Amino acid sequence: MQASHMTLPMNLDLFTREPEQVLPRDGEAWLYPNFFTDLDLSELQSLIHWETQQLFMYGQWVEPKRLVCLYTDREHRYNAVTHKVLDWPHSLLQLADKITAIHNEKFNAVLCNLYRDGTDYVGWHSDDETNMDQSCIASVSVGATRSFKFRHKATKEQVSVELEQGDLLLMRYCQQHWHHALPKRLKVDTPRINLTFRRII
Ligand SMILES: O=C(O)CCC(=O)C(=O)O
Repeated sequence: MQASHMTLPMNLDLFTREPEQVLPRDGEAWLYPNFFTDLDLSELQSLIHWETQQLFMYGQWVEPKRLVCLYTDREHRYNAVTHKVLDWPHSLLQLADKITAIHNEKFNAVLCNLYRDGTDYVGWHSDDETNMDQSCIASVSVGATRSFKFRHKATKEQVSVELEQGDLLLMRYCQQHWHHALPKRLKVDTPRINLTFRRII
């Protein structure tokens, strides 16, 4: 990694609590606690057009245990499914603008995930599609607190982060080296929404 990737994000005066770098090496993941102070889970839950995802894995179609929606400025093909252009709700554009204000990264897609309770989850993967800019993915959490795990692809070392309401996790240059997952947490009986802002290329 080049030294320039390791510098702190800009415009630190725009938020109140210091961001923390949670990865020890091979990329960065900056946690900005409570970055968004006014997110409303119920509003987002009814605003977003949730659907069951269909993934083609190991020779068969499977339905992951969570609901999703991809708002995208350009058609995007992922895992044998073509996602058509879908206009973003204004409030999601505003969130993207606030992230861009601290980081200068521009996003043209947001993948929304709804975990209805602690039995919904996402397994180990990395966001390393070739038609996605992997240099910066911005992840926003709303609702129930859940553990988010990183696992190094070579050493299998793990890092766990508790993601709470309003937290922003900026993942930079880490997809190549780290998998991540949001495991089940059976004691959680309330929903969590995750919004991951991305740039499709
Ligand atoms: O819900 C999360 O925090 C993780 C979502 C995720 O891994 C993804 O959308 O690729």
